Amino acid sequence: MRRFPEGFRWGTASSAYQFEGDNTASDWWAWEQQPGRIRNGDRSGLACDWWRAAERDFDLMVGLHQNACRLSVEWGRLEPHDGAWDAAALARYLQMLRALRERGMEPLITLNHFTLPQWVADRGGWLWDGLPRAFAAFAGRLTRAAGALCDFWVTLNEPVGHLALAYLFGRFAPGRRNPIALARAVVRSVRAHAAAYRAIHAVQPHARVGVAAYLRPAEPAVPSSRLDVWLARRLDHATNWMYLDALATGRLRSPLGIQVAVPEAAGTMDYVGVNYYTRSRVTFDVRRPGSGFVREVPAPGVAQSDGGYGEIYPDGLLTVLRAARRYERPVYVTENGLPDAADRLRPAFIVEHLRRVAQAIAEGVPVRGYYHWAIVDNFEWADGWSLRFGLHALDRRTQARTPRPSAALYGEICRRNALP
Ligand code: IFM
Repeated sequence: MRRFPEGFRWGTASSAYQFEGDNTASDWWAWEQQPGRIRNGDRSGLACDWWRAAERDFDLMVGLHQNACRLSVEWGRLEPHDGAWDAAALARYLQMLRALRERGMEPLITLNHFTLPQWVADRGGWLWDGLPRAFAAFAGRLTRAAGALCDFWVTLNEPVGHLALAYLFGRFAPGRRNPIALARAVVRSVRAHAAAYRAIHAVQPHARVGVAAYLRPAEPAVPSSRLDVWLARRLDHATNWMYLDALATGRLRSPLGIQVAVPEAAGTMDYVGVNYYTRSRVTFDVRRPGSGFVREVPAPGVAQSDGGYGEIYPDGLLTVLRAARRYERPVYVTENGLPDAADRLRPAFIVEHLRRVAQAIAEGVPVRGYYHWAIVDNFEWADGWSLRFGLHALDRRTQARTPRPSAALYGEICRRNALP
């Protein structure tokens, strides 16, 4: 048995848009209705019905002995129009937070998990220069309202990956394919995080605030190729460290070396949030200028999760946890999981990734918690309902949940605070 430190946080992670259902005031709602945006023409619809009955899944979490839960709030629901708050929506969120506390779980609230209120999107979304101010006002107001129930916050989920999908690869709303727009959006996002960080701390000085960064080690497909090595380094910097470095230093350094000063961001990271799923093995491909000349080359013979989501590569988690030590902050694995409808690979996936977490802790990395993605199948953005990440299978028609074998395994690990 490998024990985790006393007080280690065991949770599952979720997001409002993917779980609540009927988020009609958010930009993704209109986006989903456009033909061709979502695989198989799927819609989020009622999602996992959390807006009416999140407590059903909170009970499942208790059954798994979780002591923590990561969830997000939908900005568009709370503030459907500029400056106008919806009192009933706020009351529902407070009810959900109380429900978690009553069940012995510490909430970790994400303020932005990809979606924007439609009114923000209409003004330019992540390119709107008023976004940092509006987001900070939202963050401050929510902290005043919910601060008695929560002091642990993620401002932005996976800012770099999300903005790349939205402004470079055109797969997420608003579907742009423009590197300059991406660069501007990343700067805006760092400013938005910094403004929200300060707004939360102004209300709640003891708050713990950070981002949940999608960390995906990039390795050269051909280690002897200088071009592949160069490309992997650039990609590793852009995907993984550029943004977090900016929150540490106040300087945003692009992969090609251009530097933008964002002094208000310096020192705005109380912990490092790590979302880890897989790695990238890359080769330089001259035919792919639109993707930064990157072509992913899966390692031969390695297990893949459903739908080409990626290679199963637990060592990558150890790599990024070791690297995160550079920020000298507590570290949380804020997401980790895989799409695996048959639960063929998930049990070993959980154990192997948690082994790497235990190893990192043994090496002195201050990892304080782990949130598995996810308690139940949910709406996987452009992939719709085709990818099944749940410890429980969801029947969307009846909303019935069926535990997959890995649910009991994860529950046992949480209960023992140890790996079998
Ligand atoms: O479902 C997503 C989540 O919204 C962000 N992190 C990755 C998950 C799985 O793809």
